[in-house]
Amino acid sequence: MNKAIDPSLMQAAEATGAQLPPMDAHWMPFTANRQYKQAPRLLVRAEGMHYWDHTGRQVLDAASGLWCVNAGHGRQRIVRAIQAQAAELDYAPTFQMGHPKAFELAERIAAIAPAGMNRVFFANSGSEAVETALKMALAYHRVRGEGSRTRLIGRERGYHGVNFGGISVGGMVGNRKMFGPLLPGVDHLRHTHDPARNAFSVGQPAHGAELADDLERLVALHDASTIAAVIVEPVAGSTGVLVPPQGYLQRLREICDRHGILLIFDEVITGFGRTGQPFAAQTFGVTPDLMTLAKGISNGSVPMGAVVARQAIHDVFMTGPEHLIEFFHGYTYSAHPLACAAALATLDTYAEEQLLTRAGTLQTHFAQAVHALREEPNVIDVRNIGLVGGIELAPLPGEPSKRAFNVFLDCWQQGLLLRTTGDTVALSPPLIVETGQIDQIVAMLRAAIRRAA
Ligand code: PXG
Ligand code: PLP
Repeated sequence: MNKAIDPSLMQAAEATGAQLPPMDAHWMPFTANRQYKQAPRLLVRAEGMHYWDHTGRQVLDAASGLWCVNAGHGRQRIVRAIQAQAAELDYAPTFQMGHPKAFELAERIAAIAPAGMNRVFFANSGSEAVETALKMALAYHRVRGEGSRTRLIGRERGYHGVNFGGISVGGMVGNRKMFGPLLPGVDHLRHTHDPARNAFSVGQPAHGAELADDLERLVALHDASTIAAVIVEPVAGSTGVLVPPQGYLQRLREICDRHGILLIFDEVITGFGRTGQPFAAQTFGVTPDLMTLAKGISNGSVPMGAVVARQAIHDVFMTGPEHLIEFFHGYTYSAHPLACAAALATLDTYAEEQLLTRAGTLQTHFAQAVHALREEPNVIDVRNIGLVGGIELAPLPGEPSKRAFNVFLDCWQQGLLLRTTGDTVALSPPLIVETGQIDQIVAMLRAAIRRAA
C-alpha cells in the first residue's frame, strides 16, 4: 500500500473492500499530484451518464469525461467495433500503405463537415491535430509560392493543446510561461471576454464583434504578406467557456479573406454536436479553411485527432511530381485501425440517436437551468451555448481558483463530476443527457456553490 495515501480515506475504501493501487510512479498530467495522492479519486467503471468510483459510488458525469464522451459511456456498438477490429487487424502503417476503415472514416467525416471541407488528415489527439493544421497552413503558402507567410496568430486565453506549436499560439499563461520563447513569429488577438457588457448573456453575447478588428491591427503591424493563419476556438472551452459575440466569427472570416490569411477553427471541444450542430462552424454559419478535431471523434474510446481541410487547400499540395510525398508529416498511429473502427461506430451511434443536433433541442432547458444559478452567492457570470455552460465564481480573496476547486470537490463528494478552470465551473454533459439529469446536475452544483460561500 502506498504511504502517501490519507489513512482515513484508506479506511473508508477498505471498509467497502476497495483496493487502492500504489500511486508513486504515475506522474499525473495537469494534476496537483501530491494533493491528489493524499485523497485519490479513482474511476473504475462507466456506463451511460455515470461513472463508478473504487468504493462503488455512482457519479453523474457532467463533463463527458474531459469533453469527449459525447454519446455517453460504454456504448456497446463502439465496444464491439473495437474488439472486432483488434482481433482482425491490430495495426497497419499508413505511410505509403492503407487500410479500408481509414478511407471510409475520412468520407464519413467529410459528409458531415461544412460544404467544401472534405479532405481529412488523421492524428491521435487534439494537440497533434493542432500541430498538423499549423504545419499545413505554413506549407500551403509555401507550395503556392508565398513562403513569406510564416506568421501564426492565436488569441489570448486560447487553448490549442500542449505541444510547442499549440502553446505558442495558445493564450493560457500557465501553459506557456515555463517553456521558454516558444515558436517565433507568433502574435495574439485580444480575447473576447467582456463581463462589463456581456455578463449573464444567454447564448451568444451581443457585444464584441468589433474585437475581430484586432486582426486588422496585427495586419497593419506585420503586413498580411507575413501572416499564414489565424487559429481560434469557435467557443473557447478550457479557459472557461467563452461564447463568441454575435458577428465576431463572421468578421474574422471577412478579414482573413481580405488578406489571404487562412482561418483555422479548433473544434476539438466544439466538434461532434456540442453546440447543436455537428460542428460549431455550422452553428455559427462560418466556414473555416482548416478545422481540428479530436475527443468526440471516437467518443473518447480510443485516442484520435484529425484535421479537415477545404479541398482547395489539399489540391494545392497535389501539384508536384506524382511520385513525391506532398506533405512531410504524419504519425505512426495516424488512422490507427482501432481508432478508425471506434470512430466509425461512434458516428453510427451519433446518427442513429440524432445526437449531433440534440444539444440544440436541449439548449433552452439547459440555458434556463444554468442561468437560474445567477441568484446564488458569488456567481458573477453564467455563459452557455448548446450543451456547454460556464458558471464563473468570484475568487476567494488572494486565492484564485480555490473556490471553484472547492465546488469541484464538494460535487465529487455528492456524486457529480464536473470540470473547473480558474474560478469557472464548466458543464458539458454527454449529449444523451435527459432534462431531469440536467436539473439534477444544477441542483448538486447549486448546493455546492452555497456551501462554498
Ligand atoms: N484544442 C482544444 C480547443 C482543446 O480543447 C486540445 C486542442 C488538445 O487536445 P488533446 O487531445 O491533445 O488534449 C484541446 C483539449 C479542460 C481540458 O477541461 C480541455 C482539454 C483537454 C484537457 C482538459 O480544460 N482540451
Ligand atoms: N521518436 C522516435 C525515435 C521515432 O522513431 C518516432 C517515430 O518513428 C517518433 C519519435 C514519433 O512517434 P509517433 O509517430 O508515434 O508520433
